[in-house]
Amino acid sequence: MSGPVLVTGAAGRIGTVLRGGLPERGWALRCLDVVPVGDVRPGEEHLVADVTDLDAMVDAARGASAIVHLAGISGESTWPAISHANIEGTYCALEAARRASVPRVVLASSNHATGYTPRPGDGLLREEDAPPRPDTYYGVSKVAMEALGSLYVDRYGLDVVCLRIGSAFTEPTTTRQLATWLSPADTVSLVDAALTAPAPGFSVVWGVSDNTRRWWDLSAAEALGYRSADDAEPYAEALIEAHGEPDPDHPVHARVGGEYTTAAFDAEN
Ligand code: 15L
Repeated sequence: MSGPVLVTGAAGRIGTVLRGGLPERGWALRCLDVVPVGDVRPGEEHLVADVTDLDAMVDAARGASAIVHLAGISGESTWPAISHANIEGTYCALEAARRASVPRVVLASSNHATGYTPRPGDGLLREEDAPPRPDTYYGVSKVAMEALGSLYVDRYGLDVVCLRIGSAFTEPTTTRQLATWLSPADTVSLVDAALTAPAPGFSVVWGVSDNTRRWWDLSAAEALGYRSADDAEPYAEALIEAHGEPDPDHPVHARVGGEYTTAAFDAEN
């Protein structure tokens, strides 16, 4: 590999996890965020810039071997906010890669791009069985992210890997997350695989740990080289005691996007 990996949104939740794990796997990081990263670590490069500032993004991308694009709003918000930060931001990340000749971009997509997809009656849900079916404006921005990624592969020859991330948190805190959790260690493994897979072209993969209760297929992510080391099951007993046995017919458990697909979520957001 040559040149650092430009990580946008490096000060955020997933950015912080990647800054902890990717250097051990040999990746040098150039960290970009709209706010300064609080805990600068040895060997990291740092830039403060807005991901929607295309000129700044092109400058940031020069000499990078890949971009991992995490920046943006990480949940539901207003249309003006989502369309600016998430859709314009993704355009700028991809366009900066093209202009600065960065060959590969890893995009932090989300399960909410396909949130209204029902849980399959049996078997695991494959990515190709979950076409765009967003549950929120946030989900729409992730559909746009995947569409922009596809365009930059077909038109400009970039490699673009879209990670449809489940619930990337330190540990699962709801019974839904017993199925959707992506552990911190697995977050690093998944991004490492997306950065290393030979010639992935355009690829869309689920990002979850090998949870006993998962219903998302991992074979596409494994084809990139991802090997999950974690399972949310050790948290099951305590979470079920606190929140009750999950009802598989309730929308939170019966649809990819969980609570984002419920009427209550609309009212609260
Ligand atoms: C996401 O895409 C969000 O960024 C995160 O905050 C969670 O809501 C997650 O999905 C989830 O579905 O658990």
